Amino acid sequence: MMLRLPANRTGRDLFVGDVHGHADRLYALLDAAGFDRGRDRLFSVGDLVDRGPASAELLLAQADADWFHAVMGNHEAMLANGGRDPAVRARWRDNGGQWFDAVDAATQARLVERAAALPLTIEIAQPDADPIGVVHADPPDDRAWPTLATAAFSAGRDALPDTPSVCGALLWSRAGARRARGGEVLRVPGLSLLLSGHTPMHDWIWTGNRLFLDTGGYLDGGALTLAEPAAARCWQLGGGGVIERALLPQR
Ligand SMILES: [Mn+2]
Repeated sequence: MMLRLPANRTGRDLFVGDVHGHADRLYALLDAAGFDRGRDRLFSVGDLVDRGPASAELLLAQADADWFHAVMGNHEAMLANGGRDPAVRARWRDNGGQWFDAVDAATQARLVERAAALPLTIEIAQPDADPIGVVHADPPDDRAWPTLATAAFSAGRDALPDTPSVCGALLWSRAGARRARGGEVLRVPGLSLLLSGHTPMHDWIWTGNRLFLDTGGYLDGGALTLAEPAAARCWQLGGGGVIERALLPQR
């Protein structure tokens, strides 16, 4: 499913990398950026849950906030499986999903429902340019962006890596990040910019019309990045507190 949104004509659009349960860090970044919940919009590149202390709170807050949009990450894909498949549950536990066992059954059911309802892609119309896209990992090489609107997620098939489906690329691929790190200029036709996460990087990379935002906010020595491409700036929260930096295409 693709969530299509109109341009924001009253406020700003900001994008955050993989938050992984660190709600306090996200809110600190929003405060530093002067985020206005009445006018501005926040877009997550997925992986709101797992590893940090506030996975359930963060996913439920996102689902209840009209200013907060998110695509599904592979961690939400594992959550959407709800433990139905033992292979998924085992993999999920090994990758930060232990917290789910301590949540009451009613909340577990709500979380599974919310995770499964997340869109695979988001497309944001722009007033005088091609739309901006958001995806967790990579768009498949052999599919044009608009055709991804019909991509469907299966909590059985797609909640494990290397699935040969479209979701295998959208949720799990690291090919684009590898190519970006290797110095390639990447272009997705039909979009002015595509933001994604999933593969932790030493710093964000903006190459061609792709912006990779996972700067390892949950890792020692990493940082969480909040980006405002339209204003060419970003905010990062690492070990030394919040810093504001320029955000421009590197190649
Ligand atoms: Mn991921």
